[in-house]
Amino acid sequence: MTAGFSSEFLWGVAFAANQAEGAYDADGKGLSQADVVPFARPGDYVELHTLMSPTPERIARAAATSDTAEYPKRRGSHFYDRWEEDVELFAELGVRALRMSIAWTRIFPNGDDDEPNEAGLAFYERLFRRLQERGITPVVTLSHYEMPLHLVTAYGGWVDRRVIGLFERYAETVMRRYRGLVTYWLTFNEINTTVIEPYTGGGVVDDGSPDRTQRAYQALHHQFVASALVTARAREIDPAFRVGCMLARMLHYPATSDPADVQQAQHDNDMNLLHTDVQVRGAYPGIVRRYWRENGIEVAMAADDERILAENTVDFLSFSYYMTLVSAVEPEKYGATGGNLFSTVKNPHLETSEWGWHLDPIGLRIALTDLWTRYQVPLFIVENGLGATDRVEPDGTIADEYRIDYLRRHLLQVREAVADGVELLGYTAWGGIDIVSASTSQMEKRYGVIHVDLDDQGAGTADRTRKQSFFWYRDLIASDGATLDR
Ligand code: BGP
Repeated sequence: MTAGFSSEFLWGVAFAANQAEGAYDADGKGLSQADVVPFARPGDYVELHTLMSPTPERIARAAATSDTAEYPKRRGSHFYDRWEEDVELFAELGVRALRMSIAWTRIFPNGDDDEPNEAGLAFYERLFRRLQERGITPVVTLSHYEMPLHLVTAYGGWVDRRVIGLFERYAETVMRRYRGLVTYWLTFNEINTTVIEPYTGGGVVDDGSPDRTQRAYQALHHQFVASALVTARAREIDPAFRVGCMLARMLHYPATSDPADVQQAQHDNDMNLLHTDVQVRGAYPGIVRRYWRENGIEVAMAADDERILAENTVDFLSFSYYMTLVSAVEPEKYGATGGNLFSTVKNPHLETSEWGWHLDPIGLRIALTDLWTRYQVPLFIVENGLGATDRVEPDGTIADEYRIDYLRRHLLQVREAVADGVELLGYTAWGGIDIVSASTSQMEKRYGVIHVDLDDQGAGTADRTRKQSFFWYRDLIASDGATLDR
């Protein structure tokens, strides 16, 4: 039997404030960019991008209403109100880590407020103290698609260099406040989203102007600088802090063995890994500088920026993995299917989820091996899971064998990579409890091992129910992964 997981391995669950907490305007919290994204039905990805990137007019209309029905992320799955119950469920599950984000707008409601919001600081302090009491290590994301809406509308999002200082101040405020309670910090969730989906990743509104990619790369640069400055600040505040970057690993395969397709896949992979090149190695790779040259993109950098990036690289590399993609020089020759944040060429060798995402456990082993070989820093899988429609049986049980199958098959591949020598800090399954999905704002796209009785319109009791996968994951953690073979 393949060597297992160490007893120090950080098994856990993960979610984001804007998808779980709800209470979007409670206790002084300000409107975030997520609070104006409307409910989206699965379907054509053009529609999805449109919905995920509201126009200035739609933002203004949404900001003027207190309606929650149309904006599911305003209600999430009630974690803010039911956090004590949920922490007890996580403790029963036996998780050793909870990856979660702090909502920037609970701390600085508008982002540029003179003083932090004490009610917000106190909420997360209560939560972190309880996690410490229950032996659960928090892994805290500072920015998870939930920046203050005011910074989007009044500053233009991350395109404005002043946002670097505002983010630094927010990060320093929470790092100092939670010193002794939090050790693991992630700066930007899936930082590669900023160029794929500039509104979601960088608060860059789609106002129809042609320079959106230029603005997206400028926003991304400011985020890289902010991440590096926060990494430096973290080391000053507490040398025990461990700071990680976070990438949505978009692993691409070539459509055929034609070298042109293989080169296309290498290019697509390197354009994904440029983000970890910057944050782990400390410099932009040539491939993106060439892309800028050939597309007329000029990223404005201050004199010290490249030194800041070079001198403040991260301690570990965290990433999300859901599926793999396919690269082809002539994609129109093949069918298309869905994917995390964008669609891809259909892989004839892989099944897909209900939302069209390729199901590829071996891909996770490939991703781990690639990242370890390329960077030789500790890795951390902070998102992996299956979004699926679950059925509640008449007796109240939820027999989500398909989710157990997905998690088992992916974790068997993780174990193979660990046996090959990959240094992996932990694995936090996405969701934990059912939450509002990021791309489509659906509750019915369920990821949790704990069911939440809410539907897409927010109707229901919000009561929590352990799914069959809860018991499977509990036993897996308790056995340090040994039950994978059963
Ligand atoms: C990642 C996000 C998460 C999560 C996940 C699943 O991009 O970091 O927030 O939501 O994708 O995507 P979705 O919720 O759209 O199914």
